[in-house]
Amino acid sequence: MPTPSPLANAIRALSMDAVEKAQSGHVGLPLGMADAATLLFQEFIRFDAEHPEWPDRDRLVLSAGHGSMLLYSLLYLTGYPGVTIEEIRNFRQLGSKTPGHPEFGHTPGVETTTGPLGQGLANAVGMAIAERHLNARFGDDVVNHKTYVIAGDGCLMEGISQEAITLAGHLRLKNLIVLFDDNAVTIDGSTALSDATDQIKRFKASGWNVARVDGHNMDAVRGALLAAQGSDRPSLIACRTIIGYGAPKLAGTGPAHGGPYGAEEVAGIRRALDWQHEPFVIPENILAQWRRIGGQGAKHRLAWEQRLKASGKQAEFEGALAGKLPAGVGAAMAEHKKKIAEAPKADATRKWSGAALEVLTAMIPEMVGGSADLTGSNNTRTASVKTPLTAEAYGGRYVHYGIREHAMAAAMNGMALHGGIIPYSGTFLVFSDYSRPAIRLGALMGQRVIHVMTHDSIGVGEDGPTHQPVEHVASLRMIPNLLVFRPCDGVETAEAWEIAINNTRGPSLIALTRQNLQPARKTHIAENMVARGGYVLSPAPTTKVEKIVLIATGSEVEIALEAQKLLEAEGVGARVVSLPCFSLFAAQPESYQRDTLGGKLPRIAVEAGVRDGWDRWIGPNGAFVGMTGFGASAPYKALYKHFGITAEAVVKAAKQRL
Ligand SMILES: Cc1ncc(C[n+]2csc(CCOP(=O)(O)OP(=O)(O)O)c2C)c(N)n1
Repeated sequence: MPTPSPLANAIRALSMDAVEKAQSGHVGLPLGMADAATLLFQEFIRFDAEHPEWPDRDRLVLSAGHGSMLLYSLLYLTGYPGVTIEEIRNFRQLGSKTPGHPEFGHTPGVETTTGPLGQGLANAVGMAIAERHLNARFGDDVVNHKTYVIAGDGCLMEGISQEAITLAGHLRLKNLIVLFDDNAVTIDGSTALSDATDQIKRFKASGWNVARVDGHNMDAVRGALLAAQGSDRPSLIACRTIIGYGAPKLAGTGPAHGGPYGAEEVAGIRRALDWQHEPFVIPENILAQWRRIGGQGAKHRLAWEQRLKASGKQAEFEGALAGKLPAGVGAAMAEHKKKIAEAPKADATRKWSGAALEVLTAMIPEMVGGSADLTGSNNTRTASVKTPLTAEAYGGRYVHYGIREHAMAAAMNGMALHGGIIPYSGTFLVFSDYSRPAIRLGALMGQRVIHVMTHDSIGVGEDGPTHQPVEHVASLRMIPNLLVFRPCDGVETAEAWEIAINNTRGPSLIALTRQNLQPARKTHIAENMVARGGYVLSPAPTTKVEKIVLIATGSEVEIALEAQKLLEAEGVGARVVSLPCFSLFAAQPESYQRDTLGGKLPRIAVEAGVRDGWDRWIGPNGAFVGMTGFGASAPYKALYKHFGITAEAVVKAAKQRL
């Protein structure tokens, strides 16, 4: 077995000391991958530790996020700002820069939040797409870097990896290089317990350049990395490693995966590695070597800065990265909204979404759209993004993600994290279940990603309950920092889009109808009413005393307005409140919420979904008209009748509360 370098052993030592001190964490991966990671940093990754945000840096994604100490050790050793030895000592403690799993925005040098296995790999595919796209836009001088990934057996077993790998292979993302920690061990033990995949053949079949090497043999790893640099495809380098390398009893076994190894085993590792330094002590000469590695990219950064200046594209490039919208977007959207309000017509909100997108994509070159093979249904392809982004032409602004909802959402996170792109894409709302883990991580990371989710209720009709979301809107509303919109007409859809495109702090999801809806907002108001989350759409006619409040979202606003008329005919004054975004409404002052919801008046809510989440707005005296189970296959009007989501049902519920 080759003798590991002291540089690699420094990673090993820090990782095991941190895990021992925290009495939790995963040291198996850092012990196994320390050699390959060291070589990667020494000879390949282009970065400048003092400038973690340098835009043309190579990205490194630790998809196997449980091995976080590998990354933290590297960040400390190479000298990333703020990642001190104290932070390493405080691994997994509250407020430290070294949380259990790498968290974006928490630690300089952490490019994405990882932990849910496979996500990082799919983020990396998005980063690589972003890089190729911006390279096509700005040229080699300005954007030309690689995305490296460290992934484990777990990442490659997860379903998302199949979507990510095939998408990357199809797009021939030669700038993507995956180091697979091929240790054949997961938590339960040998991978043979649960998997018999030939990963090399699998990646090859997906259009990748592949290699298998001894991950502890630096010449072999170097050779594979060199070959990867010159490949015209994405590269997989399966690094055969020993999990828990150096541990006398545990190396190569399932228990080596995680948990503190205990004093005896750690002492054994120290002996095996000939590392006799105290915990958390890195000898000066070794630290100095690492710090040199941390600074060796400075010359590349400086050269890049010169090239950027000389490119004539500096302002445009920096503007794109900053993600600031061009001046005039607000005015254009206001004009668009005005036009809709002044010429009201019935249409599906998915169509109105397409119309809003026409305006936005024409003005914002950073917007890159797409769909998981439902382009015609999602209305996500506009005139401005018509050209597909392909292996032959990365400059296109439309990604045909294929039927890969999960990787699509995760890749969009990666694109947003990379910077310079505002990704949006579509699928059916019911399939948000397929992308939910990535939507959640986008929310956790605060990334501007926009999910267009059409066919948002039983209004789907004939496709039946498999395609009819029932619980989706309610459950998506529960994800913190995700704005969920369910607009009711063209104006509200335009307003939702305006908020989404300006929402730099997190993802937005716009739920849209398949079916046509009558316009609800027929008078132009400059203010973006959706921004309040909810508002009085139609007060009770002045002749009647207001006795009841009808609250609705999306397609059911039409039903509430109809019920209002029926009640009016019976001498009952009702107001209609549109509530397109719960979380924005919840953020309003309580007095506004109370006034909008009519104080103590009884409230009837109507939404073609489950009741969960609504009681907060309905209050104790109200009622809910909606779904209590799955839908059915039939024309949508028949379904609304069948499930009792009608104006008559709302009137009946209202009268019972009077
Ligand atoms: C989606 C997801 N499922 C389960 C886990 C829990 N988990 C963390 S690491 C791991 C085993 C991963 O095995 P491998 O990738 O081979 O890592 P190694 O054992 O080599 O460190 C599991 C099941 C997780 N983090 N994410």
